[in-house]
Amino acid sequence: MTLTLPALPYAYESLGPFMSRETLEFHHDKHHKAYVDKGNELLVGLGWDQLSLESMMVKAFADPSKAGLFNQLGQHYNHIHFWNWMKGNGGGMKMPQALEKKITEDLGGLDAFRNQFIQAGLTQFGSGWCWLSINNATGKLEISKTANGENPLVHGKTPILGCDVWEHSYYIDYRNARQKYLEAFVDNLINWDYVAELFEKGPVSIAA
Ligand code: MN3
Repeated sequence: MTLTLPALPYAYESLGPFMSRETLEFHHDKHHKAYVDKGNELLVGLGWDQLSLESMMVKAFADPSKAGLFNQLGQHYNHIHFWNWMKGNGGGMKMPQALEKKITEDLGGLDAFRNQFIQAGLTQFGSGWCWLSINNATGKLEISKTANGENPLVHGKTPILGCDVWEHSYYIDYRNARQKYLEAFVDNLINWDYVAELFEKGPVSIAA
């Protein structure tokens, strides 16, 4: 399939003061668009027109000669969800009950989730992402981190929440203070309704 840049699901100023219009203009209009444009260039001639984004991603991940394409596809997938994982007046620990129960069971409580998620983002060396995913094999929720454009989907997990810790995601608003950005993401930006929607759908397995 051809990649297309989705519109942001909210106005550019709606995540303020935790994520500015300027950050969203650069991050969505320039960085995400660049992944779409470069990805489309690299897809020309592969004959992958009938494949879903997820299938193309898994297929590219399995082929070391397609590492460049993989990072564009992975970043496209990650950002499509990232915009939806945030909303104005979001964050905090008010979430649908079934999700709260599962996080408490598998991760040891909401505070433990908050600490582990922030720590994963903080300790991702260089560019990457931190995640809350369903492990498809065990059914349990897990915290993890990945480098560059990688994501849990290519490791047999179903991501239900992720935070972009590339510097382009926070440098305008937080300079080098990645921890402050991660805290603001968890406390003020997470769209728990979207997280719960992915949780309710359950594990997604993608064949290459
Ligand atoms: Mn990004």
